[in-house]
Amino acid sequence: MGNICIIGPRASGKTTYLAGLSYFDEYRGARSRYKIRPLNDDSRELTDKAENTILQGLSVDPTRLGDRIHTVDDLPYYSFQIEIQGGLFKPRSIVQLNVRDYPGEVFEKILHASEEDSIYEEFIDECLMDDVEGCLLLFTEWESSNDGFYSKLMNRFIEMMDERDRLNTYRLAVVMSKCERGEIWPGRLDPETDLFGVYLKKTLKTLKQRLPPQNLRFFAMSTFGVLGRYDPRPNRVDAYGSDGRASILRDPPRWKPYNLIEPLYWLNRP
Ligand SMILES: Nc1nc2c(ncn2[C@@H]2O[C@H](COP(=O)(O)OP(=O)(O)OP(=O)(O)O)[C@@H](O)[C@H]2O)c(=O)[nH]1
Ligand SMILES: [Mg+2]
Repeated sequence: MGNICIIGPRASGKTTYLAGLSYFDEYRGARSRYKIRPLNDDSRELTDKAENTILQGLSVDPTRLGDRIHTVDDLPYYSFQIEIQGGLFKPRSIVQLNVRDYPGEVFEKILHASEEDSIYEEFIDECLMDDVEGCLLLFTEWESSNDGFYSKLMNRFIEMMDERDRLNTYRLAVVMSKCERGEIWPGRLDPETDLFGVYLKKTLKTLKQRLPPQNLRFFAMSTFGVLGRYDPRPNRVDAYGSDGRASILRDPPRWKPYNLIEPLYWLNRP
């Protein structure tokens, strides 16, 4: 692989996901094992962030545009080497993952960005650049009001892919994040049917209508995970965040993410 991008609405769990990736240097996922090594300063700092916030029962700060951030280059840029040890039918592979942590704000603006928003232009250009293989797209809210909005947003994103001639070469791993939540945990086994097909129907339809089936796959993922293999209670407590949607780990020593690597493995396939 090389470059992928991670995008999604505000508070969908992007920064936490990246911190989780950097913290678990060895991880046994549902279907594969991996080792991960941070390759640059930003990614090493991210490991500290996981230790000093998530593992301390705190929530990472929202990634916000503001005084300090005027262009995408002001946003953190992470570089990791991931060795995926595969399994019975999966070959071992080494992946270099380069990824920027975008604020959900720019993603939500896809529909209504104005010409002066140069960061928004840069964001789209960077996400759809020729050497970007695809993207990990995180969704987390499932109310029907969001479904309409996400579906329009995806329509526009697909149009932009088309304008850049990427419609047939761009992979989209569409993820329901925070899937340890009780209502949706059973749906993780077949997320396309039991999560997107139930909660985000319009979004699912838009994506399936317009993208080649081999470039589109649905996943369920949770950076927090559940309390144990035989204890499906979420390893999470709700907390108060700046936008009211924060959660924190409930039992830090039992932190075990679910399905962190599988979407990357799929994005990386030859
Ligand atoms: N329940 C649960 N909460 C999570 C999970 N991952 C992240 N969160 C929480 O969701 C909230 C938002 O997480 P962030 O990682 O800041 O989300 P983001 O997508 O980076 O948000 P922006 O930077 O605003 O775009 C935080 O309170 C996290 O602790 C998860 O796997 N499960
Ligand atoms: Mg963030």
